[in-house]
Amino acid sequence: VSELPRTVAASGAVGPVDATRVPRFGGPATFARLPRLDEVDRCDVAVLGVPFDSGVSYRPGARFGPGHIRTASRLLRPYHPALDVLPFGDQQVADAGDLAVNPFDLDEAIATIEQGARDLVRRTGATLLTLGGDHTIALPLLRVAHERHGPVAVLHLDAHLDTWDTYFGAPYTHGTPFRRASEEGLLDRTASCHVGIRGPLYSADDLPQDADLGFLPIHADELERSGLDAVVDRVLARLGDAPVYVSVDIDVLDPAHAPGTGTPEAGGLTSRELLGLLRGLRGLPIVGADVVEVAPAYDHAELTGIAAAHVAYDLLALLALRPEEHP
Ligand SMILES: [Mn+2]
Repeated sequence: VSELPRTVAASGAVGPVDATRVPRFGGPATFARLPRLDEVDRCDVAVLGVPFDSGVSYRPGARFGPGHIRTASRLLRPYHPALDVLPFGDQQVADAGDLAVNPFDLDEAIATIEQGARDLVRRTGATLLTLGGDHTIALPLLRVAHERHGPVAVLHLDAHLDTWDTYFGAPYTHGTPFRRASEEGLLDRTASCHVGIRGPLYSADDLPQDADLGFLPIHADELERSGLDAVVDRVLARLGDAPVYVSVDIDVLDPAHAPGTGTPEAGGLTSRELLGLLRGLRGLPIVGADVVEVAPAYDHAELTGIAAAHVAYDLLALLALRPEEHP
């Protein structure tokens, strides 16, 4: 690392490789060209890859998501003007690499993700920003967040509820993590919500069941009807002051903005709406986040990768702006 010119913040946090001296299209393949975890002596936020997609119900390929998001993150710059923050300034952010997850055994994979995330948190004290991978990975990540913070308010940005019961009798899939999380008591059932829900459901019972599991659904068309500010207000009112886990399924975006995903649905958010929504969350006690379901084989011109990289960057900005102490 000493051979690469890096920005170093006043706090001592080691930042990205200096893009004015090493071109962005070269150099390390870490997220935002940040240092690797083994190159820093402290870590406040770890960017963790989980290349795993054995839980998908339709198009596979999200196992290649972490690498694609990292590649598309090369153009990120150190200052976030909309939030007036340096995401790599006071907090040390580092790339923790990828977990080695068994693609042939779903139960073992979930156990590996849980143990890997737990070990990383215990070893470093870092908050995790995880790059998936399919949405199955949210369940073990929520288990680890719950161990540290108790029941968390989940802000779930997705086209789909992901609170279905089983597929082909299987309880652990990318369409079921939030039902399992609710059953396991990981969620604050008074403060969790979905944003971006749309598309056909299996039955008229899906939404009442989802409500029983502790979620408020905010449908995609509410952004059009009520506007972004009103949706932000509803989200903030729902989350209250609970510790928040933000889970972003990139299919919350319209396929025009994120074609590279496994279960696309028409009528989704623009990337500007999604980033605007995230920017409304300034100051929340965010305790973990993920960006999942990026499947580069269906992407075009890095549209989805760029959107996901910017979402991850905005999440890092929000983590930089969270209160000092949180539960
Ligand atoms: Mn999902």
